[in-house]
Amino acid sequence: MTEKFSIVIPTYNERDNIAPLLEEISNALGDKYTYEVLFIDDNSPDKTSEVINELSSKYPARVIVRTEEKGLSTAVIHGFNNARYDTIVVMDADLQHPPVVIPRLIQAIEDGNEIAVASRYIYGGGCEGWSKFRVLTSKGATLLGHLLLPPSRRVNDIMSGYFAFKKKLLDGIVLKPIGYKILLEILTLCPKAPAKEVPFMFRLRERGESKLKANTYIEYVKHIFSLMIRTGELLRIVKFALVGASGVIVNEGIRKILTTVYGMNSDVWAAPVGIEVSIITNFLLNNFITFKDRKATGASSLGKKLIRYNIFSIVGALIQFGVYMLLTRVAGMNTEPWDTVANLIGIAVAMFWNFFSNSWWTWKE
Ligand SMILES: Nc1nc2c(ncn2[C@@H]2O[C@H](COP(=O)(O)OP(=O)(O)OP(=O)(O)O)[C@@H](O)[C@H]2O)c(=O)[nH]1
Ligand SMILES: [Mg+2]
Repeated sequence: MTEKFSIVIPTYNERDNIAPLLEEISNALGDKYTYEVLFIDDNSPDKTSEVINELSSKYPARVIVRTEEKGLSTAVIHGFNNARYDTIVVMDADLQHPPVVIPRLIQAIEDGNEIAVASRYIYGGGCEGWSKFRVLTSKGATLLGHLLLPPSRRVNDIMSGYFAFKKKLLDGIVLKPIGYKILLEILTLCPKAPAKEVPFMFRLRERGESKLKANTYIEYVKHIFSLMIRTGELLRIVKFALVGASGVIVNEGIRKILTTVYGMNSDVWAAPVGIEVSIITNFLLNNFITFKDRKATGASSLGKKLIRYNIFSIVGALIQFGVYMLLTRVAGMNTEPWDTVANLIGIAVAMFWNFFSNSWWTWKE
């Protein structure tokens, strides 16, 4: 079955881009598809909406002009709520998103995916004319999202503004994007929806002005934080820290019992046994509480995860020791109370290492 779809395009002062954009969309889609182009314009002073209205007799295009509200992400959501069809394509008006990619996005949806992303970061994709610095910051921001929001890991280009999805995904979901990144919001709040990427080349803007603001990256970090709270990812880190604290008690308790009750030599036997037992209790608690949504149940998968967890814990201990040595020997934090501070910093760094390495590898989706 051929999908019918609504192409939602937010606009602010894009009048010179509308005609070439509609022309390119029409050329890319021909008469093979049933679609509408729905522009959401924030009452642009350059009268973008007039141009759209003039062209609506030639193309299947219409515009909703908002006067009460402003902003890219609420404009896009307004488009979702007013779209005529069940499949939605989101793209920019400035021709940075080449319309020839739309059929490939629709194909991915017809193949059974519920989200299809036009991606700069898979083979065949890229960014025209971007400086090394801009590529690096964009990739760094992507890595941050992947690290902190596990459901986003199924897509490489989580910050893409060019994507398609099934509108029914949003049933019962409230979108609250801070900043621009609506795709990230959908990927994270619909973690089970199958997603596919198709490559595209992000073009340079030829006409009109960019609305990208300097605080985009700060907004992005705030957005990630808000999603971490809403999806329980922040709570997961707290649980991991509490499990770690319980491990300290197990560790010391075992060491004490083995030395005082069984008379074991603390240095050679009791301490390592205490460490290993606490690694195992930590592992089990994390498997059944912290990562219960991604837990291992069968013996072999439990065993594999335990081995990984063990390795990361040992690396974590080395990191803790390394940080402690660095701070006390090199940074001069070797007198009280700074030696305690140095050790606490070492523990905190190791905890983050343990959390992220295990979240990424041991309890990968
Ligand atoms: N309705 C509405 N649309 C907006 C608003 N801000 C930006 N847009 C539109 O959103 C799309 C993306 O904005 P751009 O300024 O191109 O942002 P960008 O592509 O991230 O940045 P550049 O790479 O510099 O172009 C364009 O179609 C803009 O017209 C807004 O406040 N309201
Ligand atoms: Mg742009």
